[in-house]
Amino acid sequence: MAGESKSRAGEARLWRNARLATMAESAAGLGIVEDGAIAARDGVIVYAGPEADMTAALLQDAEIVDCKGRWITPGLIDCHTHLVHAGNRANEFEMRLAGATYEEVTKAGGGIVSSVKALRAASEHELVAQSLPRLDALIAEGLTTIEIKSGYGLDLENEQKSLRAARLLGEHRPVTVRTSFLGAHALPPEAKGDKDTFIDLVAKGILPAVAAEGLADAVDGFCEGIAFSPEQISRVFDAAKAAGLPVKLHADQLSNLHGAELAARHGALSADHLEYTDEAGAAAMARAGTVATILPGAYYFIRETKKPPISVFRQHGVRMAVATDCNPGTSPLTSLLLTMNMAATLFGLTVEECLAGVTREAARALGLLGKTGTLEAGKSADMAIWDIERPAELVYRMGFNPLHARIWRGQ
Ligand code: DI6
Ligand code: FE
Repeated sequence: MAGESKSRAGEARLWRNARLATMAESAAGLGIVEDGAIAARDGVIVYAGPEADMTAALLQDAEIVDCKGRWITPGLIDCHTHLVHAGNRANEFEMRLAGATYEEVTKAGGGIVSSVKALRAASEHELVAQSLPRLDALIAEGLTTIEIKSGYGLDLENEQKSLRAARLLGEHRPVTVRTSFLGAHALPPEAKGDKDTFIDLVAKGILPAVAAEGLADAVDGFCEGIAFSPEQISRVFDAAKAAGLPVKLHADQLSNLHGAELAARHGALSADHLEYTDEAGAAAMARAGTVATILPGAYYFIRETKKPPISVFRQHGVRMAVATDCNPGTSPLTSLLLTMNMAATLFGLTVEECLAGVTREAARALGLLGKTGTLEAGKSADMAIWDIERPAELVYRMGFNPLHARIWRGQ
């Protein structure tokens, strides 16, 4: 495959005879370029556009790849995952098939806390080994950037272990990993029901320590009746600000605690889930430039019936990202292609919104839009080459992978 051939960084490469969906913001729609070419040097795109307009200088010493009319999109970005976890919760899945709700499973001692026990029992090495197959499944579909949260450790040692495992995954595979510290995810058993004291530990103890170690690129929280209140999340966000880290939030997934507005008030990169978000929440997100990350896998898996207010997001000009929410409890999903199909089928997103959601808008949701997410000069040469006739096929199929090659930083 073109993406796997050996060539050193520093070499120039040129992909020609391609059809591009650049996803560039300045272009209309998908930013389609028929008869397109992409040139990269040192892993960075130096040209993306019509082959005919390319200057001869770009061809000098370049290794040339003939794409034979295939489509090239930006490499896919999964901007919301809990990919690093131990074991699975297929047993709870069976419970829910027998009639229990997610909240009932959680109250019965299952839910997130059972994944906490499993993660605490696993070594860093075991966490990496268990997470790699999930990462590989995403990579096989053209993933070049992934966000990975902690949140199953819930004490300093285990949150550090989780974030270190996430960072290590980025050394084991050619992929960009961004980490989020999700200490405010659930209450661990040793907190004995005292959420306020635990939030103090997260905000004053664990967060500053993982930030000082450079383990977190952002801070996340779970604002929900079964998790933490807006006031408790605010304390964590204030600590994030003090540590110089951007924030994001699991907001309005199961009820409307006005998490979207809370996220917007703190200038969050994204607010995620948003099934119960109202118009005031959407308006606040639009004003703050907070991306709405849509997670159809969780909606599908817990058989939620309230859909996120997509048309309200559109009316207010809220940007929408689309992600897997890969986690053992509510979204055991490791396919961005299937996620796009779900976003289209369940929520009515257009093909353009789906593709932007896993490329440009996902990059925006990670604060990485300057570096990746579109095929434009100056960005990292992160791309996916597809055996398809039209981009809609990437959203339309279920369980079929037409990836021809994946390029990360020009390789
Ligand atoms: N919302 C979710 O959907 C996941 N975490 C969260 O904050 C669920 C995680 C789990 O059940 O393990
Ligand atoms: Fe999540």
